[in-house]
Amino acid sequence: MRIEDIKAKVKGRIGKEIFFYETVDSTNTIASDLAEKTQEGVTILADCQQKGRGRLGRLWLSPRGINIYMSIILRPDTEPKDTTLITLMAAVACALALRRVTGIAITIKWPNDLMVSDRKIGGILTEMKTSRGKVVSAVIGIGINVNGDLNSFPEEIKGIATSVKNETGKPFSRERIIAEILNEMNRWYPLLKGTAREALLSEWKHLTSTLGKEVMVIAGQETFSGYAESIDNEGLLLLRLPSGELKSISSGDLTILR
Ligand code: BT5
Repeated sequence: MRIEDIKAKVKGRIGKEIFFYETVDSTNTIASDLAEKTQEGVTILADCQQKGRGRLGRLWLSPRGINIYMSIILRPDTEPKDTTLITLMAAVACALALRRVTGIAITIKWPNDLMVSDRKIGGILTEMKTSRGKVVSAVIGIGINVNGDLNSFPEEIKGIATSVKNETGKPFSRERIIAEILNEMNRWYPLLKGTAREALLSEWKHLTSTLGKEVMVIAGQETFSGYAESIDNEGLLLLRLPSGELKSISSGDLTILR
């Protein structure tokens, strides 16, 4: 990975400083350990993860040399309940960057999936540290499948995942995609606050494939089915249940039914 190529393209605080590792357990772990000792915007990149993680302790498959594994340290002046919103912001940045560089019609599946039709091309994992009800730091972890061939994917994700190369038939520069994501982050991160949030939410609505569909959401021990009507100001999903009740859900695993 050519870090200088990325740095040369990035304008703004996020991604100004980048630490690159050949092999890590998880870039989110490194970022989380560094979070309080360093300034906002520091970015961790790795060529391979041995314990890449998804939400709820799930595994993120992270083979060497072909994909993007990155974590960004932020110190947002928001509430702990805004974790979902930060994930939505990162998804907007990634979707726009990937669309621009690769031309693929990437969509966002609430809350944290980057999709091409019904296949997952990337995922986001936001982890927060809080103290006395305030956010101390946030780490946004981003995994994107770039140059892997579908037939080289492990069996467990072959049927549900895809990569940039699989969609376009050609390899892409990871450095270019990363630089574009960091630039988009620099553009959207300031919009988390105040009335500017409207513009962020409206861009998310433009990029999502979730709204206006019948969906099923597994949230903890509970499962809800209904019509995905909208998201609220905090990024929570507003689900219209068959009873007519409007249920707001902060996170979960969502399946589009029709
Ligand atoms: C996610 O979790 O989608 C969040 C993924 C975040 C990964 C990044 S990589 C850099 C940073 N460091 C980390 O350790 N993590 C972050 P979730 O929504 O829970 O989805 C996990 C599920 O996606 C798994 O259970 C698999 O079904 C599937 N999966 C695993 N690896 C995949 C891959 N490479 N591509 C597509 N799907 C995958």
